[in-house]
Amino acid sequence: SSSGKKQALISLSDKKDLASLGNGLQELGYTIVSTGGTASTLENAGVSVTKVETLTHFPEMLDGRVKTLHPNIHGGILARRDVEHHMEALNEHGIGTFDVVVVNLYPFYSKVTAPGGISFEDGIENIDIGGPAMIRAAAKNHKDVLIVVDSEDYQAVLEYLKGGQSDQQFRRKLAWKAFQHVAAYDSAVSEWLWKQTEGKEKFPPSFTVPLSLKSSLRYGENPHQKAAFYVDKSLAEVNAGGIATAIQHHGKEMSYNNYLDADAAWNCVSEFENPTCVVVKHTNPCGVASRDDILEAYRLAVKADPVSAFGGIVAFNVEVDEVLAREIREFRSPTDGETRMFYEIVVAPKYTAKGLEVLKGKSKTLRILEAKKNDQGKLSLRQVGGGWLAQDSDDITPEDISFSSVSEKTPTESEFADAKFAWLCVKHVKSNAIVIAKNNCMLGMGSGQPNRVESLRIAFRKAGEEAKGAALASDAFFPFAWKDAVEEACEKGIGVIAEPGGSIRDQDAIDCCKKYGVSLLFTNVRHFRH
Ligand code: 93A
Repeated sequence: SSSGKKQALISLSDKKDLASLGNGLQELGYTIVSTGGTASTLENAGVSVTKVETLTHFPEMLDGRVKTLHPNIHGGILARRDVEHHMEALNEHGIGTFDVVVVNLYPFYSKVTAPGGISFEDGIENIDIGGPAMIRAAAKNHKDVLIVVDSEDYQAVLEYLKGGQSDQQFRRKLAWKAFQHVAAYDSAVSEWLWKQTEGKEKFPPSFTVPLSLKSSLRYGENPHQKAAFYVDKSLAEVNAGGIATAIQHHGKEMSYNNYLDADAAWNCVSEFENPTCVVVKHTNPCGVASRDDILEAYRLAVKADPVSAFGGIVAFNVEVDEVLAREIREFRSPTDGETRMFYEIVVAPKYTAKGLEVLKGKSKTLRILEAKKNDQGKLSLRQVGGGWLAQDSDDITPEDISFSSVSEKTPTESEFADAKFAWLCVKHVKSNAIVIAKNNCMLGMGSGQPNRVESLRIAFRKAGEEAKGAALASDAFFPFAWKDAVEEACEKGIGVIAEPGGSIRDQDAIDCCKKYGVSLLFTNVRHFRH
């Protein structure tokens, strides 16, 4: 500064850890300059502060729209310390330099996504202008000005200021973070404005996904592929849930494939109302069971395909208590009745303290995740060469569908319930998908085959004798190969078939079901999952 004393400029909406930062800077001999609310918080914590008004000789005006937008502030941030006429200009106008700038922005995203919403005018007022200006200025001049936007960095910054302060890498990392902060902010503002043009459900959305790097992963799908994990910052801000925000209580570091599989398992199990267990292998559910008794649901889900379940991901939509944890720990593979089952991950919404302790004892590596239901991630994105595909996530449930009975035999109440259960399962299986289910339990599934008949044969092979009288769901209609598929299902004794319908060969499928006395339900909705 002009007085030779080091100056820090602090202007924060989120005042977390502000007191300790202020005290730390004061101890290091910094003069602290702040905006209104920030200054009050600091003063209350016993830190002496200079108000920005003292430097700008202007009051905070226009309801706070203009507080820090002034040459006495921005000159002190932007001046190049190594350019003589820059420093002369500061001297001439009595402007002091800033060595540290700490800013976070008006909480725009959480304000506009708050339950109950917020008026258009309030949205506009929550667009921060002065804050980003200071952040960008300081980040541009990071060589001489430390820019801090994240309270997680306060401690490291204080340490850095105590030390030599010459590490440019540290400064560049902070500047990188600063521009990320502003970019994510501006994309949230622009997305919100886009929605204001035609209403909330506007599609396609205008977006730049505000991604922030969560962690580097050891490798990708295979060990020779580099990989990293990013979280959607805007969703994290409103704590939207989903696998990205899950808490890991125990176990080996999550891998790329772990995230994919855990996501599939969590999304699937989250859809069920009753206590449910889902076992996933390679992103496909290979066991699903709902029971009032979650222990029984767990056993059934594993038994559906014990070979696939080995090394799989087990997901629950209810709390894991001690009794369930013991069962998970001790349960022996139905294949040989001897080997204890091995899993990569257990994911659940909650654990009792004892349940967690018992589960931790299963193995050192078992990843134990506590996840929240994701109720805001409505957009699904996939990359193709040179571009991205965006779509609404598939959130239709059997409750949204009217199953119309099209063959002579109307299904019994339990057959209808089985069909609904199979339908909810098939939605989570990769196409071509066939699921056979009975009594709230998946008995067999076929997935990912380029030929629907082949998926059907696989599903029947897994279901075995139990397929008799069960429900079969197909994620899309039976095309020309109806004779193979529908007739095969009827011959094997299936009780009810649920499929979208809409094939030009629908009548053949109906006739076939009539001939065998099988119920056929058309959903008019399909669930491709490529
Ligand atoms: O309304 S603004 O865009 N105009 C400004 O000049 C300005 N200067 C700082 N918003 C401005 N700020 C923001 O005020 C900061 O980004 C920070 O989020 C907030 C801190 O205000 P207070 O210290 O009064 O709580």
